[in-house]
Amino acid sequence: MPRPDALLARRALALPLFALLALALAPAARAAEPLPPPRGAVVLTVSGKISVRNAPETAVFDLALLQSLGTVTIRTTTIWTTGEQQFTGVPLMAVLQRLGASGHTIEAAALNDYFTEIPVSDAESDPGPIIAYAQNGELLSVRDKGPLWIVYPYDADAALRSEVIYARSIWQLVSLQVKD
Ligand SMILES: Nc1nc2c(c(=O)[nH]1)N[C@H]1C(S)=C(S)[C@@H](COP(=O)(O)O)O[C@H]1N2
Ligand SMILES: [Mo]
Repeated sequence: MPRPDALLARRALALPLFALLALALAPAARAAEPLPPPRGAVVLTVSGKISVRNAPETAVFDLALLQSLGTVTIRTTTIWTTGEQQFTGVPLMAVLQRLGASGHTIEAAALNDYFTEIPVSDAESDPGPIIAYAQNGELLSVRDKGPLWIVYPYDADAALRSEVIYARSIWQLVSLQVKD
């Protein structure tokens, strides 16, 4: 029989070891998790270099499925609006991570055939861009840059208040293609 203090020490060691193991396994387990099919209207289609799909060639999201990836709210002014705005959406990075994206560039396309390239490194920065679906608590309508709008935290960094970043701030977003 080990002495009680030895048992305690062993238990004290076992807990952090278990936590470490869980941390090490969690990201891989999450990325491999199958993506359920959307039940409602598809608002976003992701294609290209992704390893998780719920349709033959793509990952398609309705709003609820997109929200299930985890939502955040950012406050910022924009060149298109007046006064500080509150945008709610899903971090671009959360979508890339959930789908096991492996490229370096994202080609984002809008309803009106506008498209723009977003480096994956933008998504990795903190705070990074979000795929916004609501502004000041109300869902974005197609008339008002919806249903999805890539919004950067412009107020957080002067480098984000640039024409390059504005051009990446695509509204009426419908698809993302992950490329090399
Ligand atoms: N859907 C969509 N998003 C878009 C654009 C567009 O034409 N369509 N123009 C982009 C460019 S190039 C810039 S600089 C800004 C321009 O916004 P503005 O036309 O309101 O000045 O939005 C970006 N997002
Ligand atoms: Mo632009």
